[in-house]
Amino acid sequence: MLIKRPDDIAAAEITDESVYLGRRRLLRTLGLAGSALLVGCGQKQGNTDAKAETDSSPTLDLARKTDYANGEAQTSFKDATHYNNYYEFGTDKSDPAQNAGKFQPKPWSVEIAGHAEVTGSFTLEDILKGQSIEERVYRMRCVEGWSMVIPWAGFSLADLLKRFKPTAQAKYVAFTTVNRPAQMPGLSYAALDWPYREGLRIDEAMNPLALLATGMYGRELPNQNGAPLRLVLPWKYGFKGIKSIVKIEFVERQPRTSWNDAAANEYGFYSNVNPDVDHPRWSQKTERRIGAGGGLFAPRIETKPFNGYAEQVASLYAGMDLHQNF
Ligand SMILES: Nc1nc2c(c(=O)[nH]1)N[C@H]1C(S)=C(S)[C@@H](COP(=O)(O)O)O[C@H]1N2
Ligand SMILES: [Mo]
Repeated sequence: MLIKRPDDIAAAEITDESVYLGRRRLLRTLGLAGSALLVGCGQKQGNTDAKAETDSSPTLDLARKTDYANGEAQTSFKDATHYNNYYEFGTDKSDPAQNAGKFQPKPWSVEIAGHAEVTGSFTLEDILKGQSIEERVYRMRCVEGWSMVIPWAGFSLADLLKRFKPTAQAKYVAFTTVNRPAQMPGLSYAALDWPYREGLRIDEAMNPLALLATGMYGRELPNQNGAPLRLVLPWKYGFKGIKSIVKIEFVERQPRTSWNDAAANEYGFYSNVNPDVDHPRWSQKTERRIGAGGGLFAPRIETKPFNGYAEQVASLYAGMDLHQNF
């Protein structure tokens, strides 16, 4: 994001995507959407990509399904898993799907630290114990100006955090992504100060919309979407949704976060979706829905305050100047 311009003017990205979509459409028309031909065309094909092609990752038992996107059309599984930001696997939108095949999301454990009565290292199985996994269809808005509608599977972050009994000193929650250079080729480039870090005020973290996702489209998360555990915060810009979380720490002061460290004037700590606060290099008033008819020439749609979730979250920011606290 730092090194790129928004999607409506980034020529390199536009070429990438239109070429990609064009080829997919052609292959579909020819009935040749198999992976063998893509390999034949010189396209690198990782394990995860193959997994996405066959849509064969384990399915999840979903306790219930709730549409938080007003019946808006869901983004295709293909687009949601092949147009990603996950800089640990490369900075192009197509890099994560191509480069995340070697990543091993199991076994997994998460360290719980800081101001809480219960801390320590917990396996993914410990973390998931007793949680019923539900589907929530959320609108997602990237700070770069594109958006998707994704059926996530997971449970409220609050349900997990409460189990550790945070103390009164726990004013914020800090999250850290795994740091595995051998499995994450993007870590050899200083695109960001690794490992990726994010944070929330504790009341934001406890808001029922904040989701810890373990899956999408009824299946376990693909590596490129943050397996095995990632945050989903539909009222905030996408970069707050930290992937492949290995540490959750209850802290007293506002934690440092990767994009804010990289460019504090461009990426604020709060980063609530806000059409009235422009990014210094582009407007945030509109967005382009990935995969919507018309491709790159689809009309841009208006971005809503808090990405349309004001009713659920605006009270968290009552009395705050959202131009100052962007
Ligand atoms: N660890 C990590 N988490 C990350 C990122 C990243 O580069 N590294 N990119 C963020 C950005 S900018 C966006 S828009 C979303 C994209 O999530 P998706 O690929 O599942 O749609 O992930 C966020 N989480
Ligand atoms: Mo993003």
